[in-house]
Amino acid sequence: MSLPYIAFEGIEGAGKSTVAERVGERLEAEGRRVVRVREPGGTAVGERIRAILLGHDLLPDPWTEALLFAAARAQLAAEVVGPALASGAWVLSDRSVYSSLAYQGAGRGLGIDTVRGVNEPGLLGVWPSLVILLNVDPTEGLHRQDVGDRIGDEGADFQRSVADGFIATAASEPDRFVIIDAGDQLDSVVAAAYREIRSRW
Ligand code: Z5A
Repeated sequence: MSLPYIAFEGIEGAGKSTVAERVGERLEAEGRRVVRVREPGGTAVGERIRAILLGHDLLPDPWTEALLFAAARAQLAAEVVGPALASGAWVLSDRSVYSSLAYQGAGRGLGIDTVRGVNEPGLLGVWPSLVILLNVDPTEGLHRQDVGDRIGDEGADFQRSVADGFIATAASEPDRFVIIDAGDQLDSVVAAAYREIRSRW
């Protein structure tokens, strides 16, 4: 059976952080050991890279951006996710490599397969087994947004091409992805995500 490395994905305001947290609480209540991570970040190196990537003071070129996301992710895989899975923990990740495929591959136009190819070597096989794609209309997602960041502030057209990137990737990997309507009530979204996870493990 594959290891329980579960990524919550979607555009801004889809509810990833909230749903991941609530699903984690349910799993912990059942006695499972859960490690929560976020991307970019989750390590000292990754949090510094996050500040470069998301602040408004620097403007990385699209390829610099893609490589910095990949670098933060490689550190997270080596330092946290790989060891956590090896120890028997469940890993719930707020974003993952699939955000890079959608944002840098589709949104920035670098190419989904090209961005995948850049990320693969640094991850050494540490790859989400299940991706819960929270699908929400970009206008609704932007409306829900609490705090903006440099990439999130690109606007609705950019978010739409990112959303299309997520859907295209999900279609090409149907066994890895489940798509949940994140326009539903929060409780229903959490219940649906939890059900999908428990149906696999
Ligand atoms: N990025 C990238 O370009 N490439 C990469 O490889 C990676 C990331 C990994 C940082 O991500 C930025 O980096 C992000 C993508 C880019 N920029 N953009 N876009 P982040 O994860 O730190 O930031 P975010 O996605 O913008 O987070 P967010 O706005 O917090 O979104 P969220 O986690 O999906 O939503 P939330 O915080 O759980 O919920 C937002 C609000 O909506 C909150 O008040 C909730 O209570 C509410 N909510 C949630 N679900 C519902 C439902 N179902 N109904 C009503 N209200 C709801």
